[in-house]
Amino acid sequence: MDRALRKSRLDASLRLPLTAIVCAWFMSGPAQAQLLHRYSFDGSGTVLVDSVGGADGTVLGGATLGGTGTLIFDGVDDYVELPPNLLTGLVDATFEAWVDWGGGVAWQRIFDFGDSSGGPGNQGNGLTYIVLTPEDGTNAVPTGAVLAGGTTSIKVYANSATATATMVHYAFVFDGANDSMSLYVDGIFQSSTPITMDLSGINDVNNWLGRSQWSANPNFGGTMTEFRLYGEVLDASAVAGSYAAGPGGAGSVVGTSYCGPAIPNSSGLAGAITAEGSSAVLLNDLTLVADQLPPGQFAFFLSSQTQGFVNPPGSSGILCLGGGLGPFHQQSQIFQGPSGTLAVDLTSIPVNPVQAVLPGDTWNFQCWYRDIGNTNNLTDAVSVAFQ
Ligand SMILES: [Ca+2]
Ligand SMILES: [Ca+2]
Repeated sequence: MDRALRKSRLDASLRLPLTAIVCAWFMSGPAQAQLLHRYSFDGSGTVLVDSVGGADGTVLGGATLGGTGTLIFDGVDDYVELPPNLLTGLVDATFEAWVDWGGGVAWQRIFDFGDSSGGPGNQGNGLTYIVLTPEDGTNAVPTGAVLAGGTTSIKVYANSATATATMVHYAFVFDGANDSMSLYVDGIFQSSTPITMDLSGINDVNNWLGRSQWSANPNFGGTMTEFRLYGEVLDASAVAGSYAAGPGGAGSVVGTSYCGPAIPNSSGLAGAITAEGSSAVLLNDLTLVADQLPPGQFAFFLSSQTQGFVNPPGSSGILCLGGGLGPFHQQSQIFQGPSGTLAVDLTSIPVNPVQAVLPGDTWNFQCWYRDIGNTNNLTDAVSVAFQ
């Protein structure tokens, strides 16, 4: 083959994947970068893992993570200490939390980032801070407050009191670029207020969940399921989408099963697929789980934006996907039965060309596997509507 022809074939073979990769990065890169810290309260013990930013917190006051994906605060002395300076360099921020409040005295804190007259690690009189309380002592509604200069805090209020003993989603948005802050409850806009302060005015050495800078305020009583800090403004549709997607975290089942039960395999069981994590695209947190497969037989997952229902030639099963299939069949992605998992990279779905999942997309997933006697089969399928 002459050099020019070889080069043109090489170029052609490179062009498509490279373009796809660049597109995938371009579409998803900025959104991924804006979630700075994510605390899902998974695991056990007293280390609160930040699965995005590595800024792990410490659970104090005798509380411990119980492996259930939530943390119970006793309302007496329990709280979480996050690392200092999480606000450094931020102009805009969105604080998001899923919280089940147990009620009690006002001015409890969902979070409170700042400093106090007591110095690092201690309460006292609050000096600078940004906080979210499930109930302020004046209006008895959830309130976000900022004091980052001057002597009087600026507050933004919810429209109605917090329901206790039920999980509530909060998004407190600090739009420093446009001098405005807003509060959302369960995905619904409550109110906004002008601000004259900047996040740079907060000396965030005491970054606490469940504890106030002010020693007069009680600690939070209730449970927290998820807390996130974004370095940007989430707009109304992004907040609504995040609320709809839910808190996610390990073991959270997402998506809708269809096309099942599958045709049983040689083990006598019908292979099954589930999706776990979150349908929020910006979290990039989706794990596929397949089980009830024949032991020792290899398997991999498939993806498509189209559903189907066809018995492929030579297969014992039903292919529940249509259109262009995206097989996750790189060496590291292939596994052996009876079960397996795959953490899907939502920025790079292996259809042709490679595609990034976008909010509003629906993707379908299924697992293909070999079976004994040189046959093959498929699980049922799961459909995930991404937010
Ligand atoms: Ca305690
Ligand atoms: Ca959780």
